[in-house]
Amino acid sequence: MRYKILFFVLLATFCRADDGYRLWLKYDLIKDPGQRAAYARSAQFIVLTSNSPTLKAAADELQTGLRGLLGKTVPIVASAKTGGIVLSTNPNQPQVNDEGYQIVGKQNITISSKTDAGVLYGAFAFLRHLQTQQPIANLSLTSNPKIQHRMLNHWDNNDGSIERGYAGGSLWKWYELPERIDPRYRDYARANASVGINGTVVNNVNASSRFLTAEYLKKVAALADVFRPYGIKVYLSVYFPAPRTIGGLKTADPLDPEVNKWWAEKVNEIYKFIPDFGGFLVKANSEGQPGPQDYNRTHADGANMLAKALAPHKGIVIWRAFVYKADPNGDRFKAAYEEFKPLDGQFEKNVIVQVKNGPIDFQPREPFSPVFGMMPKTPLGMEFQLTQEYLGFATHLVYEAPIFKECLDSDTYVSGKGSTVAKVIDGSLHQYPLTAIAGVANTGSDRNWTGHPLAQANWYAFGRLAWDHTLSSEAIADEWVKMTLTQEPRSVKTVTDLLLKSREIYVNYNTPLGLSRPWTGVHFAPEPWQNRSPRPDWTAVYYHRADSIGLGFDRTASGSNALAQYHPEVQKQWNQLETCPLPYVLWFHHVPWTKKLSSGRTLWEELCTRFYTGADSVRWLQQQWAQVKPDVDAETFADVTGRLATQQKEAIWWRDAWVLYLQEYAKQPIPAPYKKPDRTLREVKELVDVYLTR
Ligand code: BDP
Repeated sequence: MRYKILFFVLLATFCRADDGYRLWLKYDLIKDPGQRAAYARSAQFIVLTSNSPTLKAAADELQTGLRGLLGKTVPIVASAKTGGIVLSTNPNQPQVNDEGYQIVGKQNITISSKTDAGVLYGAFAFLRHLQTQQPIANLSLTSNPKIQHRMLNHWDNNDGSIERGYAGGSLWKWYELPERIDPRYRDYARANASVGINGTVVNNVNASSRFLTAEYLKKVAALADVFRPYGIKVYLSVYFPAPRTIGGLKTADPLDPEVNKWWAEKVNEIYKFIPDFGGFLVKANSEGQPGPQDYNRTHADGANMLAKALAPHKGIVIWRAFVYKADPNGDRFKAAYEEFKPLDGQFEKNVIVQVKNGPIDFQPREPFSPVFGMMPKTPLGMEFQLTQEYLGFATHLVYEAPIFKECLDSDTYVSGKGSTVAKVIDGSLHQYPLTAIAGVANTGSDRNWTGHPLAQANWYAFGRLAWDHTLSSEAIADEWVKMTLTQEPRSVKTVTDLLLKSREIYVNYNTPLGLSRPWTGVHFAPEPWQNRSPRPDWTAVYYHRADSIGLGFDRTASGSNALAQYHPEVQKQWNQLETCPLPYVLWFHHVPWTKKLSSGRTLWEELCTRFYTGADSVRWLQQQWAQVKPDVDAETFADVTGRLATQQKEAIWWRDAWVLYLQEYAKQPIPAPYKKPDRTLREVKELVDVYLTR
């Protein structure tokens, strides 16, 4: 009978499908008993000598992790001899910055840092080490975050929806808070802390002033209480005219003394609720949002007003540079630089200007924003997007680390060769006193957090790169796969490879050669023909400029001259059509259809080649994924298989839409060996209409 019960328990354990909830913190039993025993010898107990909530969180995590990995409960003790893990905060710890950690293995494994948060990061790093089954004999690891503020930006609304969210509704149950604390909040904090994320903006940049009312501040404070032990500070997006909308004032003019007073009092109130509140994120005078320019003031005036209110509490202002006007003759590409560069040096010390990675808007591929490097006297933060607004939502597979790396590794040349964007934002180039990096979150209420199971890798990769931008996309993918999906070497290699190639495949069938598609709408369906909108820069034709001569946006001196915003060395790389790298060619040039490119093919041939190989490569993704079936959880396998099938169908849809539309201008046949699409342009348009009205 006992055996029977045991059998069923084991069966239930092993047959339980993995719903993805545990993310990369799975801590599944290490299969090799020898390896388990070796780890267990060094992890006989966990020494915790303080009652700090953060160190307690670290000890608890170690205990949870070791229980799973080693299959035994490792006790938490107050002191011990040898053979255990010691957690130690030492303000004089050498070789580390405030949140950095050291892990040294001698008779004990000591995880130490200047701060409790650093020890927590060390504990997660140690667990990662075991999860990826690395040796721990003579362990000696030192790691320091290169950027101070490593944050998620949630575009979550108070009605539970998420702007550009594709993984269900908001994680935050505003209607239950502050009384009921969903256990998920803690798991969210654990996941973030495990990769070193230390800040979260909980509400949408298109902000509602409700978040500043006492009713909501209590709710936000309840979240902050859960996140605090995990080293995570809470921030709020603010609605600039809040002094009018909830303060009863007649104006929100940042130079008005009453307005200043209102903000100062509001900030004092916030700190009563949340003593370690991080600060404000602001979208102002952007896409219809109000801002200081409504009162003929500058972005600096607006940011500084808030900064002064926050300064006594050590809070910061993160002011977004995502601005562009509806100018029929302008080039949206140039907007952020034109508005912000003249303000360099005019911001208060606790202001960071947050710049999107590219000049337009989170496109599948963009050159780096020309603002980077050009504001040496103003700390610039990075804004990446994890949620796949332009990357096929939660059905297309796009591993984003290569997008982040491409931008971070770009050379601005502003202080000579090697002045990378990474060095701008980590502060090393211009000695910024404040540094920040943000990812627009891809999390939601879906059980697996991110909708697409493999999109968890994007959250993970963002955190790892925010901590250390020198890590490679490949190393991060390898780590994530081993912790999340499988440890079988062949399958690890297969999935890592598939992740690494996924972005380029997407670009090829979606926006090759420097096409972009940031026009208004859902940002999913292909609509290159879209030419009607209240603003010219919300149409497709504004961006691709297809005509009888060719395709692409001339941003050289003969066109908008946006290129002039870059350092001359960068201009040199991009301003000649002949030498401009193909991935950027249509970003900067209007290229004749018959022009021979560096590939030896004409523009039209090259476009077709990319669209067709891109769409075909989704089949390759499917084939690769099929091979890992024996080594990954059945539920995850089926989920990804289904999404890849949708992606395959949609990749062809994208290809057909672009190719058939552009063909009207290029007036050439589809080159061999590619087959003409099975449908007509009209049929594709009908499909898009159905999609958009469903
Ligand atoms: C665009 C999104 C829009 C955001 C905006 C922003 O389409 O929903 O509000 O960016 O970043 O990409 O403010």
